[in-house]
Amino acid sequence: MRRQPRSLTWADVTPEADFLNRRALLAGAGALGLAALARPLQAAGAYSTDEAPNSFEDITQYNNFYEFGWDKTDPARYAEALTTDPWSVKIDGMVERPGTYDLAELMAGLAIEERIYRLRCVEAWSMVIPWNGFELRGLLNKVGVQPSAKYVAFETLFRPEEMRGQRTSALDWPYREGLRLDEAMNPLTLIATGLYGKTLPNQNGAPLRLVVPWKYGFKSIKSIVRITLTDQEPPTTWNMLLPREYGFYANVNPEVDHPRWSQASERRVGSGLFAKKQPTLMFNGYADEVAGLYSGMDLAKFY
Ligand SMILES: Nc1nc2c(c(=O)[nH]1)N[C@H]1C(S)=C(S)[C@@H](COP(=O)(O)O)O[C@H]1N2
Ligand SMILES: [Mo]
Repeated sequence: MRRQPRSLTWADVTPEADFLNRRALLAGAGALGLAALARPLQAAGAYSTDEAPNSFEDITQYNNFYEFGWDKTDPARYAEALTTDPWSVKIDGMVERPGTYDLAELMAGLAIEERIYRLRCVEAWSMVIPWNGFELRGLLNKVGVQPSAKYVAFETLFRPEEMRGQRTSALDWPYREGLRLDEAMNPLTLIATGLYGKTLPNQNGAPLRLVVPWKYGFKSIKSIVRITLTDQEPPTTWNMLLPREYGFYANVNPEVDHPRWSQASERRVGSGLFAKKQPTLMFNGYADEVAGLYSGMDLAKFY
């Protein structure tokens, strides 16, 4: 939690300035003048929001990553202990080219893009995060999904020597998540490898982390070591723990409250202690892209 209403410091400004500078160059705008900083942010692509991103500090100091503890500041404090090189991902199940791929092999040929997405945690806070990453569908097409596959399951690393939270049985480790195959193949679904143009910080799920911007943040599983194609809905961590509170779908929905709090509005992290909550949007504002995936489904039942 921020201790005081927001005031801009150099620590806040510098990463954003780097980021704007790089974007200006990418857009062919040439050298950055102060005028460029004063202009409102332009959407980086069809899928990006033009809302102002949170500061690098907000995004990397206020986290949920229970492998490193329960407090929002634990990941920033303890995730440094995680070794992310070498890293490999086991891809198995209903797939043409199963195997254990090292990071370079896995990423070969996949285009890294910038996507500025809203992140809405089920706890009713939100951020805007400029991710770098590749579309999950690119990876799935590369390894070849068999026609029988209907779901994709993901697992986080289990390495209690480096992940101090795993030395307690707070959650049933490893952290697990899953998507329906059509959700996984949606162009919005990203595997993030960086943010603000920098290598993904450990506390944000280095080196590979799922981002599903129309779903509550807990679906966006961090530090992935296994991806399994399956024809069964896979078990997922929060759903196993508290099935009445956390569903498999976990689509952001202001009309379906959590049993213990409203989901109609959210607190934008960094907006200051006295800022008003803002309304939560259906599918976190991505309805045009994803509502069709759920046509005919009762979203109060399949929450
Ligand atoms: N492995 C793992 N992935 C995880 C979590 C976790 O505890 N462990 N927390 C989730 C939750 S609840 C949220 S809101 C987001 C937070 O991502 P951020 O810390 O990068 O903002 O990560 C998700 N991914
Ligand atoms: Mo969350």
